[in-house]
Amino acid sequence: MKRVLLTGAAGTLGQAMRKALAGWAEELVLSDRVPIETLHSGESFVACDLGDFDSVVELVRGCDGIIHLGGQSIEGTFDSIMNGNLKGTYHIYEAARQLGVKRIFFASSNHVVGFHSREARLDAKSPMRPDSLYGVSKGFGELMAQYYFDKFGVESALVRIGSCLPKPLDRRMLSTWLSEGDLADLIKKVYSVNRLGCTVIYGASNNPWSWWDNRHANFVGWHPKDSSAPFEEEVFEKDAPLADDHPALLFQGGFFATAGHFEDD
Ligand code: NAI
Ligand code: 15L
Repeated sequence: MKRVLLTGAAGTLGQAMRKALAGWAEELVLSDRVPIETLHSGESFVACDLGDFDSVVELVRGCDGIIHLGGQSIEGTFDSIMNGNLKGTYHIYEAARQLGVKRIFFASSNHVVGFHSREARLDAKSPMRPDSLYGVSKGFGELMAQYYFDKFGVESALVRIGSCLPKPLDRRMLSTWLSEGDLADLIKKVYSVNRLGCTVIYGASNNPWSWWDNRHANFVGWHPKDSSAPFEEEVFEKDAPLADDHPALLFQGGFFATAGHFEDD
């Protein structure tokens, strides 16, 4: 890869991927609406609000890949979600089309399917059942990607990330955890496969309690190496179990599914 754009570079995953992808591309163009002061070799920074189309076009110009992590990453008001996730994702795809960028890694979320029962085993063909306005916005992003693939041939990995952090913190994350190393490997695979199409991939490590099946994305050749299993004891000690009849236990999205509607607060 020559010049790859990383949106949301000041965020949790953006910072982790900066480190994990160091040296992978000739230039990693970091972008966020929050400034990044310290740059390392091979990095540049462009401040940009994803809600501003003209700025996004200038940001994307000259890039040959986009890792799109930027936007609202939890539930919020409709306005906060609209700017970063609805307008922002449209702007990224439209700029990619205008400038001929062929492939996008889109950070979708497990909350696109968060209202599925924990008894269900999901694959790429399972229907979306978003558990929040945030989840709805990620579903919108996935549909945007599908449209730009079908009409214009812009390829995407729609990665429904589970819970990506250094280690699983609660019982639910024993199912949903994605290690930062496995995420970085997935990004590299997405950019090395000959044909990607528009492919849904569940972003979880090799967890024994996983709810998700990536068989429709086997051709990508991603084999997550990490597992939540070694953290089981630690998580069980630290995270008290919810009562058996707690509604958050019913749904894959956990508390996203049972939280009240943000606009009512
Ligand atoms: P984060 O909230 O730490 O980072 C998001 C970044 O996007 C922030 O630095 C923020 O300043 C930037 N941003 C927000 N709105 C923007 C706008 N309008 N213009 C420009 N920049 C804007 O989130 P995190 O955890 O790093 O997640 C990265 C992506 O992965 C997000 O899209 C999130 O929805 C998705 N994801 C993350 C998961 C996780 O476990 N961390 C799980 C599922 C999905
Ligand atoms: C997400 O989509 C969020 O961005 C992240 O903050 C976590 O809450 C994660 O899902 C999760 O489900 O654990």
